[in-house]
Amino acid sequence: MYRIPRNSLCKRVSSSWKHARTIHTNPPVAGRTPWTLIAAGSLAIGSVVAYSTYSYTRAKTLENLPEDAFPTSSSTPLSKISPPVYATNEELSQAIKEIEKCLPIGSVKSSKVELDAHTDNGFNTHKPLPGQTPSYIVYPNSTEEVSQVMKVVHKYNVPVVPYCGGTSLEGHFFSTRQPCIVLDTSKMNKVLAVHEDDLDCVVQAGVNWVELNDQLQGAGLIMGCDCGPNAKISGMVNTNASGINATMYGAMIHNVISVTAVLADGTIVKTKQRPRKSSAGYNLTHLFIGSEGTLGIITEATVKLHVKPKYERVIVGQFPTILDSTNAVTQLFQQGIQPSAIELLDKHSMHCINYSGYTTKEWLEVPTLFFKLGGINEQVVDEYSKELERISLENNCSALVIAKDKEEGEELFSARKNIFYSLLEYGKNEIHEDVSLWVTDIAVPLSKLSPVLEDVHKLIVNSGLQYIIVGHVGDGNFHADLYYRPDEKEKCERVVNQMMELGLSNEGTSSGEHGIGNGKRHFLEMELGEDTINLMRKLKFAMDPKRLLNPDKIFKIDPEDKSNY
Ligand SMILES: Cc1cc2nc3c(=O)[nH]c(=O)nc-3n(C[C@H](O)[C@H](O)[C@H](O)COP(=O)(O)OP(=O)(O)OC[C@H]3O[C@@H](n4cnc5c(N)ncnc54)[C@H](O)[C@@H]3O)c2cc1C
Ligand SMILES: *[C@@H]1O[C@H](CO)[C@@H](O)[C@H](O)[C@H]1NC(C)=O
Ligand SMILES: *[C@@H]1O[C@H](CO)[C@@H](O)[C@H](O)[C@H]1NC(C)=O
Ligand SMILES: *[C@@H]1O[C@H](CO)[C@@H](O)[C@H](O)[C@H]1NC(C)=O
Ligand SMILES: *[C@@H]1O[C@H](CO)[C@@H](O)[C@H](O)[C@H]1NC(C)=O
Ligand SMILES: *[C@@H]1O[C@H](CO)[C@@H](O)[C@H](O)[C@H]1NC(C)=O
Ligand SMILES: CC(=O)N[C@H]1CO[C@H](CO)[C@@H](O)[C@@H]1O
Repeated sequence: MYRIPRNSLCKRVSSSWKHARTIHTNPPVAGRTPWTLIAAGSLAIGSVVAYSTYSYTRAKTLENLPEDAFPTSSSTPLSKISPPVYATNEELSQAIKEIEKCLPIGSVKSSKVELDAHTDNGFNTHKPLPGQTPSYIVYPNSTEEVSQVMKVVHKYNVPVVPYCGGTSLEGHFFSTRQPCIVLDTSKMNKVLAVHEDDLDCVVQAGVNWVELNDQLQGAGLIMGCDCGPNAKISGMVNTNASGINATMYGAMIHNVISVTAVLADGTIVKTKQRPRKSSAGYNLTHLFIGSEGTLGIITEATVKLHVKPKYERVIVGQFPTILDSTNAVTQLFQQGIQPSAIELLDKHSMHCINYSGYTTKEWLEVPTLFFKLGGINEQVVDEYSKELERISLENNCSALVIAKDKEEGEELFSARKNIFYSLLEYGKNEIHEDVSLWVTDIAVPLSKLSPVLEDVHKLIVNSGLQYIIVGHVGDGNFHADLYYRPDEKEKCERVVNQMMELGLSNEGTSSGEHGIGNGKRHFLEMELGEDTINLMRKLKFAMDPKRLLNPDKIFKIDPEDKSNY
């Protein structure tokens, strides 16, 4: 029987936890993060994808670069540029010697364990090719150190992959170029200042959002964005992360006031001062958000904080159809009620939750909405609850569970938080021991959500694959995650392609929150068209003409890159 180690799960309430039906606790592994635990269990999520290997020509000398990188056109088409020129192994060795001189001893690592841990996280839908591994991991611990490292790698043309929590899902940190280094900013993990009165704080790149929120708890504040439990600020900035609370507080793009970044040549820039309001020049903060490590190394960020509602209640509504549930959400919004979370889990997800027994409660296996309602006191939340109840019942709600207190609320909500683990247990035990999960991330305008979900459902059912859907429905964003056995990979890929087309033809996006990475570049082109990508390439080349920063992510930077991903 395949069981996820229970200590990998998101926080849960210990009292109710004791009564959960089936706990086969594995011995805790001290000092390990949940993600390394999962990786150690070697879950093969996703499988090998054929990338074409790039052939490198060192024909061009670096002095030729500017001409190449700056055609007089307003955008930079792939066809107008020549391949990048990167360091040889000897040049890398020389660069590493110089880096070691400017950093404290122990800042550069190259053990197999380190290299493997920075090659894949077990959660990427696609897998890196054999050999797509970095040569060194460099751990700076200040902006100044990052700058020194970048000056050296710039001199020797070493490709650099920025890395922080390592929880991204689309091959964001794959080492597509050899030799290369990974620059891991996770050791820069200090909260530098909390300005309670201004509702913001200044943090280093490696601060984990869960720990930050724990630290802010006493002050009754939180940072509005959440995502993978082990993610860090700089990763979140670089993917424009959002998550469960985005319906209330927005994505990272709405929550970052300013960043400190080190550019490809080692120049240090700060994008803004600290006011919330400013019309002072280009908003470069905005430019870095969602840039996936391709424009600069983020070392610090000033992020907005929010006052946590004084009183919160979890309500779970179970509906006969997805349409009934999304209708309920629409009507709730129309009443001017803004829950802090509205998460949809389809009947298959509810089956997995039931199956894994992570909550003491047994659920109806029907489409289910998990709500969090917040307010200044219980009376206010009572009023909202009544409305929610009325609207749910009007929309054919089959069961409404209202948490009686905070503990029960947390336990109910943990069903949503731990869904990923439930899926894995179910898939491994009931589908195939080598089953993989293809995670998708479509978002569409709110009014199109129901019809698109309906069509997605038909599409997958016709394919015969098993799947689940979870949605941040307040944002029109959903993850349809498909199970496939090793021999079903191609079939799954076809279905995913059709799903993307469906999303895009409904004015949607292929990525609501996870980003493009190396895995979704062709969808981005379908979504925005070549000229828009060419403009992105122009911006990238303006800031990083040597193409050193996270090569081959978001869009192609090399005309000889023939890969379909
Ligand atoms: C179980 C699970 C649940 C998840 N749920 C959500 C969710 O609800 N919402 C959501 O949005 N995402 C979710 N994610 C995805 C993931 O957590 C986010 O994409 C997160 O923002 C990644 O942060 P990270 O620190 O792990 O970044 P990494 O994976 O380390 O890196 C992400 C990107 O940022 C770049 N980067 C990292 N550090 C720097 C730096 N210092 N400077 C420049 N570039 C840098 C990397 O090159 C890469 O392109 C989930 C992932 C998992 C595994
Ligand atoms: C950071 O670097 C300094 C030297 O610059 C060193 O003394 C210190 O131990 C390092 N801190 C960590 C956490 O590695
Ligand atoms: C979302 O915000 C609420 C407050 O509105 C908070 O209680 C909750 O912990 C947040 N969720 C996450 C996942 O951070
Ligand atoms: C600049 O952009 C960031 C990120 O989108 C945003 O949070 C911030 O409010 C913007 N600043 C101004 C002054 O517009
Ligand atoms: C970030 O995410 C928000 C919400 O999903 C979206 O409105 C915004 O356009 C995104 N910005 C970038 C730069 O990706
Ligand atoms: C569900 O609710 C809608 C809206 O109130 C109503 O029109 C419809 O008849 C209901 N469906 C069923 C099966 O009861
Ligand atoms: C309603 C429903 O299908 N409940 C199921 C939840 O899971 C348990 C354990 O697998 C089943 O016994 C229930 O029938």
